[in-house]
Amino acid sequence: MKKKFFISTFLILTLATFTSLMVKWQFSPYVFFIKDLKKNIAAVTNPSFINTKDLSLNEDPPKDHDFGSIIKLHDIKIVKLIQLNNFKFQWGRVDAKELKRVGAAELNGKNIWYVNQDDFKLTNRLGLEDKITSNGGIKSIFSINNKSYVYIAYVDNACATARLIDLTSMKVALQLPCLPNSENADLNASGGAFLRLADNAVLLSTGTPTMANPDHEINQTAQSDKSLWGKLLKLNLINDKLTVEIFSKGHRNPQGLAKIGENIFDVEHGPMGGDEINVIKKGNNYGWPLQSLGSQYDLGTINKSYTKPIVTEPPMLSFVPSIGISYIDKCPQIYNDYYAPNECLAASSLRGKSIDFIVHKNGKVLFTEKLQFNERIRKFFVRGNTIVALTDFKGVIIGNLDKLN
Ligand SMILES: [Ca+2]
Repeated sequence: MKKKFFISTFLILTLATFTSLMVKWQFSPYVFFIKDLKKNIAAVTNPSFINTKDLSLNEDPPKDHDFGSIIKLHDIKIVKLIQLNNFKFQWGRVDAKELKRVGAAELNGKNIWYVNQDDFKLTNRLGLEDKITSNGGIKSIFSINNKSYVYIAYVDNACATARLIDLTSMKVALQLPCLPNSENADLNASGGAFLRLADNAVLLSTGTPTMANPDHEINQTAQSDKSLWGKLLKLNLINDKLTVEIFSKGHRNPQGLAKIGENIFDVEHGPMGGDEINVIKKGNNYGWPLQSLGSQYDLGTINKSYTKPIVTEPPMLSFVPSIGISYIDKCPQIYNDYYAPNECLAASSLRGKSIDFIVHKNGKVLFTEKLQFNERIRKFFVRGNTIVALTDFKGVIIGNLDKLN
């Protein structure tokens, strides 16, 4: 009798374990994918400290913002190692409990300055603290001619929109129009990527902030030459006057912009699938919402042609499914040098929890290699052979890339 009880208990437990595994597999094969990749992260025994000498060579002078927070990057221990084909990335982590979804960050030597998207002190000073809904908030902070500007997305009554505020005078420098049918706005997709072109000129990305289908009016703004949404905007500051021109159009939600070598690249979120890395040229149309390699969230097909109904620019690389591409910078110097004369860029991801090195030549991607982490990476900085990455809610990853031998 007792034996029978044990056998049936054992069978029930085995069946329950098997079922829960099957459920997990069926609904989230991605969990297992990540788990397998975790094997590439090895724990380091006898930890030494991360070499931060490349950070002290940083050319940007520290900014005297009286808001935001500082994370110190001194004396961080190497605890993990990721092995690539010819390189190893040895890294550690600084836990930062206050770090949420970062809206702006700067690496100043061995300190990271950052401000969260929903930072109360700043949104309160801007008079928008009760209007940061629908995933709005501080999307970027940058300077033109040493004047600091904040790009902030917010909802005021029935109007979902964004504005640029001069942080010295606190005056509105640029007001975007209300999004059409604002009730469908998702201000996560307000862009906020920026790139300094000259002392008095910056590129700033807006986006088409909605999860709705391509035919929705918010998405259609990206193709309109009369709308500032869905664009890369060139901001010029001349004699204290800010002027705006449309640099390129057809962008869904660019989150990162960088000039690497001779080219400007952006990384932008696609719909369901179809995140993109684009080579940016003035006057180009990058296709959204006429074209995407992704699909609608209801699985509806989106046109794949680059010539019909009008000519649009294909991405250099698209990610299907989407990795939640979040930021872009150059590759570590040692990696770049190893693969020269080919070129290299690094792109981070939220959903993919990675930093990918993308080696390309003449607009053609040759191969990619992946630093796979376990955290969503929102922004990162490459200085020399050191990478510093800000994660959502967890802290900062910092490490050095070295040759394997
Ligand atoms: Ca596109």
